[in-house]
Amino acid sequence: MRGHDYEERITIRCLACGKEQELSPRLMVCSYCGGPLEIEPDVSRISISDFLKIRSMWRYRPVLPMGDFVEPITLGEGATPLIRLRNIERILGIKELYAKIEGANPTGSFKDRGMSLAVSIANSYGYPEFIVASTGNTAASASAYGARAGKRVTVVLPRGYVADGKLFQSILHGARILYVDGSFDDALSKVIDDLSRSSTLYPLNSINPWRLEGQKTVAYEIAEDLRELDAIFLPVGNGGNIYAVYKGFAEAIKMGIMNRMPRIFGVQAKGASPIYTGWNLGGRDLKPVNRPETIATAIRIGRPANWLKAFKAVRESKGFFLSVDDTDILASQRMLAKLEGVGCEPASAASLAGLIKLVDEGIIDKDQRIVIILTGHSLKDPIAR
Ligand code: AN7
Repeated sequence: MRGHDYEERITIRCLACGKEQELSPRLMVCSYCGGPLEIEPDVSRISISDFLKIRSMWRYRPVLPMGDFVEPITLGEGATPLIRLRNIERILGIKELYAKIEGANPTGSFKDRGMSLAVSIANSYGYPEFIVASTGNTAASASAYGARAGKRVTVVLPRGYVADGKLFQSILHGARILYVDGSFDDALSKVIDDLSRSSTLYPLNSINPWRLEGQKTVAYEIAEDLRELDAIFLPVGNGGNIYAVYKGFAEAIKMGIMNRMPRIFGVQAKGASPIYTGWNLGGRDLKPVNRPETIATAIRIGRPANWLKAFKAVRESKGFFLSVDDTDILASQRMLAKLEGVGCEPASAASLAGLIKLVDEGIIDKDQRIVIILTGHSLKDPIAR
């Protein structure tokens, strides 16, 4: 295989059984037990001065698990704004509150970070065709990056539950669209089925650990901007992003860019909260939801593939999961829009709804520096309101 030097710098290990695996870009789950895989680039030999002077997530190329032969398929993803929310700070009585605006990514969501990396790697290994199940944003991102790489992209979507802006993007970028009746979970089952019948099809779902390596760069950016923070809130659907954020912070701490791990709070929508419920039932398993329902269609997921990783992120960072009502999600979306001029889609506003809930219940110390991640742009879903 190409890129031998790079294979020596990274290991792939199963998060469930701990067994090390042979490096392959199409290996998505543990070959022994089927558990989620974790990629570990050796960051101990890298310092902040090694980072590139590039204004995109590719600044962090030295900590991305890839050989020099990989050519970036990039649209300038990452390097998103971190902005202070002084008006909401005042109302909630919080000392310092920031929003990380992931909607400022090229296709309007955080998915672009992981997509850029995974598509770059798959492209360099010559896979001709990509497939992905999605609630919408992953499909939009895969469609754009796939188009840029000249690949055929198939997106599998839950019929009637993808926000208009996201659907438009997949159509615009020329993806082949397949619908399933049901939820994202049914779409993912179809993808896994199709994968078993083809060896050239490359999956871009968040069971793809390479995508999470791209998504971890959001944590590097926050670490470089703030050096330390007390708590971070983000919406949780499949549970991939919360792990990517945790992993990025853990590496940034190892490298000395960051002083300590913030508490990580994962927010789910009440009608689609298998991770939150499983966590509260002892944190050993998820509690699947057969018919997930929420206005935040991005996180309308009943059997999240990355639950084990999500649990680890929250456990290791001493945070927890919470769930919020759709009405609180929409109220938070309006609050950001009207008080701060910040537009985001409903799923993203779950971050703020979660924070407000902990403030109302007196659970969180207000004398803190807190970040909420706003995962997607307001124009993604112009109907939900
Ligand atoms: C705006 O696009 O799962 O917990 O298929 O679009 O990593 O799943 C989207 C997820 C949060 C949850 N916010 O992240 C998909 C998809 C927005 C999202 C999430 C999603 P994960």
